[in-house]
Amino acid sequence: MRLSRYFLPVLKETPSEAQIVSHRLMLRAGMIKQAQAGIYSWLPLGFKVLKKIENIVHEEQQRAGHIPLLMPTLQSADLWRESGRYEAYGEEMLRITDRHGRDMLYGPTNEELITDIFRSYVRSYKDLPLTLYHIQWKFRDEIRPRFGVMRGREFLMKDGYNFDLTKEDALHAYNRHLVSYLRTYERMGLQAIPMRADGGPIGGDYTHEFLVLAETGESEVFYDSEITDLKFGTRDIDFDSVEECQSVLEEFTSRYARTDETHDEALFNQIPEERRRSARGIEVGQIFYFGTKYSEAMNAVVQDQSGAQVPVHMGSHGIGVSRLLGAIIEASHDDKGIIWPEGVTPFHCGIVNLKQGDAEADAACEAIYLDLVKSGLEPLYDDTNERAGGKFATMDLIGLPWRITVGPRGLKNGVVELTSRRTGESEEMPPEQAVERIRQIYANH
Ligand code: P5A
Repeated sequence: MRLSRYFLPVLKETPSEAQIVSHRLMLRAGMIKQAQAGIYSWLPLGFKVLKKIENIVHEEQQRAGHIPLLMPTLQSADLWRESGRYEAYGEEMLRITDRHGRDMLYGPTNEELITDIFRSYVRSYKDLPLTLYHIQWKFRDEIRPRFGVMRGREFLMKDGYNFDLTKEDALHAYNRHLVSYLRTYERMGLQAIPMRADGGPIGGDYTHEFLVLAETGESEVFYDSEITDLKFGTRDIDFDSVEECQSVLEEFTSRYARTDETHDEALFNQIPEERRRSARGIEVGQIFYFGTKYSEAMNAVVQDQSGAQVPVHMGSHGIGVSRLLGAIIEASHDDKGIIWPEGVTPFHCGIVNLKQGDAEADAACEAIYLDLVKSGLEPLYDDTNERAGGKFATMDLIGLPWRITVGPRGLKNGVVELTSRRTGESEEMPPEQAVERIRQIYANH
């Protein structure tokens, strides 16, 4: 993309309404624009990162054997009356009446709708196990939407639902989700720690939240510091293997880690004092096992091996896709702006032309640009007439992890400059070598 043809409305001023750094930087980098309280338009740069995050989530869900589909945002109130949640959900639910006077709602979650799909088609234990998921907008009429995309009213969620014959099978589905979430967050450059939590309006008492530690997080958490040394890394997991998934779950959940809802002071105090931590965290996901809560209420039954009709065991599993943008920025920025991890960066590399209009500099930038594009990468080429300082400030603000700087002086010696956004370190090298380095960096992403 050439910046002169892009739509990147960066702000010079710090918007006064934004209280936390991720919200400020998303507004300043021209990623989002507030449409109403807690409702945002995704401008091109923000939309690009959102799509990258969605893609990682899709890839990791499908790696774990989960099947994508798409359900609507608007749901019928009648389904929620069946489960008993229509009244219970309270004021967070946005209720709508259509022209025929029928009660509808903008879905805050989809347990009822997916259970209705399931019971319409599945009759036998032979069709299980089954896990379906989608990535779709949700609406929760939060009383105090704030911190930008962190606590929106309209937000994007990946929500998945498992259907299993037995509790044991459903717990494997739970473990499989936990493992796939660890992989998912690490690919985004995040450490998200699974912590015992509370079922809330979704239900069930077996649930973990995934938390990214950050001062601006809305959840209060308590944990054993040893847990922060755990990495999922590049291990290869057989998601069908009960033992493998169980052992990862045990590794990542055997140490004390709880949100304030389930915190147990006496248990916590059994950890050696120097390892006890209380901190704040951003909840980027939550997994639930709730057994037959919905299947019994909505008559989602299958025939088991003996011919009996039994309600299926279920769980649901959510990732806060739009919230993740905020969480990643909270975890990765400096005073100049965002620092995107390679896995989610909107463009792979910036190209800054120090002297637009200089025939040699223009030609060198074009060549680098086309080379990168040919390699399947997306560079952002600042081909505007802005002065060098302004170009650098914009690149730093929008946080592309790598920048190639091209100017007449360097070109006289046959070199351009390759700069890391994270370390600020620059190296001079011939243009072809800079392109090759960028290629190598992204070979694994
Ligand atoms: C699990 C999937 C559920 O709704 N039903 C379907 C279950 N879980 S949850 O924990 O309530 O939400 C899942 C994740 O969505 C994100 N989230 C939000 N993101 C932005 N703004 C909000 N107002 C908001 N509410 C929830 C969180 O990341 C949460 O973990």
